[in-house]
Amino acid sequence: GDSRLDWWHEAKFGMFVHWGVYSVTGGEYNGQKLPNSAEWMMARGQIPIAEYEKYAKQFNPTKFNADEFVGLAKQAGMKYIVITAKHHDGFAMFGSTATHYNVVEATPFKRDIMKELADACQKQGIKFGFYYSQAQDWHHPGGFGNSWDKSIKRVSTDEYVNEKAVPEVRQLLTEYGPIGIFWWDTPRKMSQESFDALHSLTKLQPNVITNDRLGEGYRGDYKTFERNIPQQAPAGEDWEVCMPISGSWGYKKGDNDFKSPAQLIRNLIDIASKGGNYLLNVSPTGEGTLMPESVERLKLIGQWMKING
Ligand code: FUL
Repeated sequence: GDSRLDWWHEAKFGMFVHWGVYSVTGGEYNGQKLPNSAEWMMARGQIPIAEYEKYAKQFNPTKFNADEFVGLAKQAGMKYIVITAKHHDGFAMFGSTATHYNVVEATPFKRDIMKELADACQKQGIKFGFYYSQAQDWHHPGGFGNSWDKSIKRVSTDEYVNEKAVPEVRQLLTEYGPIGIFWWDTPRKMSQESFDALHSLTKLQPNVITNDRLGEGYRGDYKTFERNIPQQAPAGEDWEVCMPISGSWGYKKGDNDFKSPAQLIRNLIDIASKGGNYLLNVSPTGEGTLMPESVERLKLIGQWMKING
């Protein structure tokens, strides 16, 4: 096998985090509940860009503490964290130098959350990784996905990739210390140049590993399963199951679909015994903390892990 994946195989259990502007309202638009996961709020509500930007101005998670957050993952027995540096809405949860539409410049919070987490992970010996939506970007006029805002003058996908995705990915892989995982999402058809540009950036960190969602033909280092555990391990492949602890990936008001602690532990055993990794997602609120249901579950899993290794 590839020795770059050694730590990841050993780790078996990681924390996935979906956190962004949508967390402010818990996925509700003008008090209206929308179908699907909260991070899809902008698309489900067909919210114009200018209007969605107002939620960024309300993003102020003053209760967030990176050390405590990483400590909780550690307590749960998780060995790595993968967080949404940029989801489909196009908002950068770091001090992006490619756009002002980022947590440092466009929110009252003004803090580089990715930097704080990177440092906390480094300090506490947890591997740190980025989720990055490379194709869908509902804020940039060349990104995939936004067909509802008719006020924007479309530009080409290459333009979007060159002026936003490429510089952001480069920044994430050069200014945030050692990155364990780069987690691409929702591949779309791009030009060969765009794929190559994004793909080659991951070589900036020779030890980074990637999932299989950059684009067709790019297998990455491991296969992603979403929400469901495969009956049988895929032959000859490394794989990971990502799954939300409740119903939605991003914090969704009224989402009481929390999996029971017993179910979560069974999932971990099921996946680990088949040779896969479990990337369990949690959803910080607009205040920057997790719901008590999540905290309780993470602690219970941690207790179980302590006893059962
Ligand atoms: C999906 C995305 O569209 C969801 O919002 C979420 O990030 C999930 C992990 O991947 O395909």
